[in-house]
Amino acid sequence: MDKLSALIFDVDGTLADTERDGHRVAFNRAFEESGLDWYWDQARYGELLRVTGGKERIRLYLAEAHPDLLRAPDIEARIRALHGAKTRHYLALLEAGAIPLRPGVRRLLQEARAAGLRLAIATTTTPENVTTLLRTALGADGLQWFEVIAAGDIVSAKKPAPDIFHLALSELGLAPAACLALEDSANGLRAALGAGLPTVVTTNGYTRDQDFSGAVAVLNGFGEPDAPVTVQAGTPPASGHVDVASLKTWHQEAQGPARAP
Ligand code: XBP
Ligand code: MG
Repeated sequence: MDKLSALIFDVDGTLADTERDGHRVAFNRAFEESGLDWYWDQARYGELLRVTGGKERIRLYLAEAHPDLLRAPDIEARIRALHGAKTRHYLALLEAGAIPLRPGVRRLLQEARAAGLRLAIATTTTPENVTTLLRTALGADGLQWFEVIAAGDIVSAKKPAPDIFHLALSELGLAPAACLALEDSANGLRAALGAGLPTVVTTNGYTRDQDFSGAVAVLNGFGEPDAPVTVQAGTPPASGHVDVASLKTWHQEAQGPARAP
């Protein structure tokens, strides 16, 4: 039975509810700034979220709405430029404090550190989005809380491919059985399970109806002592909210019954 040594967190939708009022708004501001009449409303963006990665999402949109543009010889450069503008707008939203951490995230991170658990990040988003979120939400030393930040284009295959979790495990020097992944989406769950990681899912507005088969627990968030979580699957946390004790319980459950010596 492996002891729980590290937590590997997804970012978008898990640490903060970044998609509807963050990334989506940044994409639309970049389109407008570029003189494009493209607009992703909440519903359309929810459909486009089936693809991870902002550049990949723009490409999916073009395939659906402007397939002719995909044949332009400079389309990859135009997508990269558009995504760069989007990232600039997203970072401005973060710096303005427009995207707070989800309830319970700061508390759980502090509890995990106090319990000696190592922290890592495995995300599809752009690395600068991660460092800016951590700095603006946790303060100047927020970045130091995480031993590993595996993000964005550092791997060629993004979620649901397991590559970003493999990278995080390799940099931690840990086996999957010594860790627990925290995710928010079916793509993220598939990526974590693909890397052999037991996974706890905290859903949000865009992901609550997705298929989370294989997760060790599915909840509507991390909760707080005065704001208990709703459990969709798995053993409810004894305290009513996600804490180190409940993470350790789920981690043990994921390993199955203790094997006879
Ligand atoms: C979510 C994603 C990212 C963001 C947009 O990442 O798929 O692509 O939607 O960020 P995760 P970029 O849930 O793995 O944190 O535009 O920088 O890709
Ligand atoms: Mg996510």
